[in-house]
Amino acid sequence: MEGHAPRPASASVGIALSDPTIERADDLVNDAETALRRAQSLGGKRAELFHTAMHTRAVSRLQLEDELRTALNHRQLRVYYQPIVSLEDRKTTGFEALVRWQHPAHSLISPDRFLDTEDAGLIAAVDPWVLLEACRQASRWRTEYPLLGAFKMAVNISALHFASPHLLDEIRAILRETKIDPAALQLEITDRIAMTDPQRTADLLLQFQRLHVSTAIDDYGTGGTSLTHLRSFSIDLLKIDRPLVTTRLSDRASRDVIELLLKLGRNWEIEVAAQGIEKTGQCEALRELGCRLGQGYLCSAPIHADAATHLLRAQVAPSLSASRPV
Ligand code: G
Ligand code: MN
Repeated sequence: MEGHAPRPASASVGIALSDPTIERADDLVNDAETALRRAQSLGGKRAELFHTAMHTRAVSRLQLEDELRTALNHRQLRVYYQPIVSLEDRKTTGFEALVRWQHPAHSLISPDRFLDTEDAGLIAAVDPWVLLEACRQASRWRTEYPLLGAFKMAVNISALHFASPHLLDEIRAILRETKIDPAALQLEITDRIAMTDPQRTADLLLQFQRLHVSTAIDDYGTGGTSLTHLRSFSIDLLKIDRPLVTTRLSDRASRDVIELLLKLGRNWEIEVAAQGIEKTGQCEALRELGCRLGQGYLCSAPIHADAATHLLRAQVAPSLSASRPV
């Protein structure tokens, strides 16, 4: 209407326009559904117009979806674990669970190559599996190595998973089934996802904390979460985005930003971790700034569960043998 700013969409909308090449009404509806799935995968509450490139993508995605479903059934998906370490002594304080596809004909495939973010169906199948598998593994490690202390298993929650109305129930069920200490589970939501609907994010994060599950904002610095919003989120950990750490640590302004985040973390009693540490110099600089936690190729890439078990065993074995009479 004239004189009125367009109101933001309050639901996801997929739009398809009729053209002479479309012969059946069903095809038009399918196109609209493809556009709707894209709108939902981009975080919802938006309208997307169908275009033909979406059709080509939809077809190849259907094939991929088929292959991936087979992969799930044939247990070709793996959860890899990247250590999160104390920068003081490089000890592992937890892991981030990262899904990989052990394709029989290829080497390991990363999710950005197989989890096309537009594919609601696929992600809906994979995400709960990763969450369950990571919690089972964390529960096993906690039982096998009780001296691990405040060990955490971090799991990434995708935009779609976060938007699911069943997420809280799913988490409750997984906590019951795996008997994981809720505090040992850390749910990571990226800065960008958090800002899709800040009010809902604040509510959900609070609900997670009521379950005693630990919470983190991932990739902080790219999604536009203001400090005011950040303050309104119930989080235990803030993960500084990789570019801020890798490319700009030498830059005075970026050091100031990191220093400020560390200071806020101390004042707000939120842990701060640096992501993407690849060089010793970066690690040293972060330590000097007072950053306690870090993650990145310098310490370890994501590793297979067996390798992660070795790492934990090596870490707790000295104390285990010291506490046992020989
Ligand atoms: O945003 P998030 O932290 O969830 O991203 C994790 C991804 O980052 C994983 O796929 C992992 O392989 C990758 N990754 C982990 N450590 C590093 C690093 O030091 N450098 C780079 N470039 N990527 C990393
Ligand atoms: Mn993450």
